[in-house]
Amino acid sequence: MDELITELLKGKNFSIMMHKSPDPDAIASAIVLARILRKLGKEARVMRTEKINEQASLMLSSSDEELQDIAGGDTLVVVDTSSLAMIDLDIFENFKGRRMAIDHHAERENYPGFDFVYVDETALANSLLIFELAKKLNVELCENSLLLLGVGIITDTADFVVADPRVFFALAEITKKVKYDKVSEIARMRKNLSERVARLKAASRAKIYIVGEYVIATTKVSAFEGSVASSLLELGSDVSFVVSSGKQPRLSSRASQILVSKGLHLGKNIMSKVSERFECDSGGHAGAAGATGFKQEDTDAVLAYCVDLTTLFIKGFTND
Ligand SMILES: [Mn+2]
Repeated sequence: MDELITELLKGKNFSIMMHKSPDPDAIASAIVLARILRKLGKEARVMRTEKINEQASLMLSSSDEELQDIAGGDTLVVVDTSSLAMIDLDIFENFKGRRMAIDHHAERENYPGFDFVYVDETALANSLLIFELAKKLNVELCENSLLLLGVGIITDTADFVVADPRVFFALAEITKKVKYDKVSEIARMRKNLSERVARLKAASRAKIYIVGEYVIATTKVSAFEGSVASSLLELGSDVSFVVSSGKQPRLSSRASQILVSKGLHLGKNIMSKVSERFECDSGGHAGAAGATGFKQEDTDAVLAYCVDLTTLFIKGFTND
């Protein structure tokens, strides 16, 4: 963190990028980082990105932050993104200045093209890193910043399915200034109709594999693969793999806490192997990970490979 602060302070004028289809953690991280930098006397803008859903737009409108189309300044900071496939590469590659990343995804040997990378894989939300950065810098966060970070933390921990003292400490501090109801209301807002229908349809089409006392579920959707993968866990599977079809298919996966506690790391054990075999991009955490860039015709093979790898993993510890 000290090194991150030294590197940040070298910049005067910042552009901050979040990934496409930004989740609350990415939105919160980008906006609050911009505000912290401004409080330090720097200039900072948050870059526009594609596919902002209702929850993300609600957070944005509550913040009054105007997203910008043109990157400028001397420093580009990418937040909450483990894969370059997730960001606007034009902006990234054409940026003339230093490129930094602040992230909490699995550490990869190289974040290609970055001059400085701050990765804390133990942080359960990127918002925690931004919260801790503000604390370390003695920058007081406004109510809206605390609200946004709280939403980022609740959603990235999947409603505290995974949590640790850092999570609860941050939320304790946040809810001293912002009513928990307000944070909870945005974090758990009703999903839009198409997302709810996608979840239900995907569940009705899911393939189910039972390995010992564990359940693996796979399915295909046209969108909302991450949300669908989570919903399959809520319905009772221990691991889910969901591919969204289309010219650029995306794979999203989720694993239950019990398998994570047995050592399953979707990002490292499964997605990295998928990206090797199918020559695509991947990244993620122990309990949530994904891959993009494989060929559409490989979709069934990708799903079958995920099921095989997970089955082997489960058999590995049940035979002990
Ligand atoms: Mn995140």
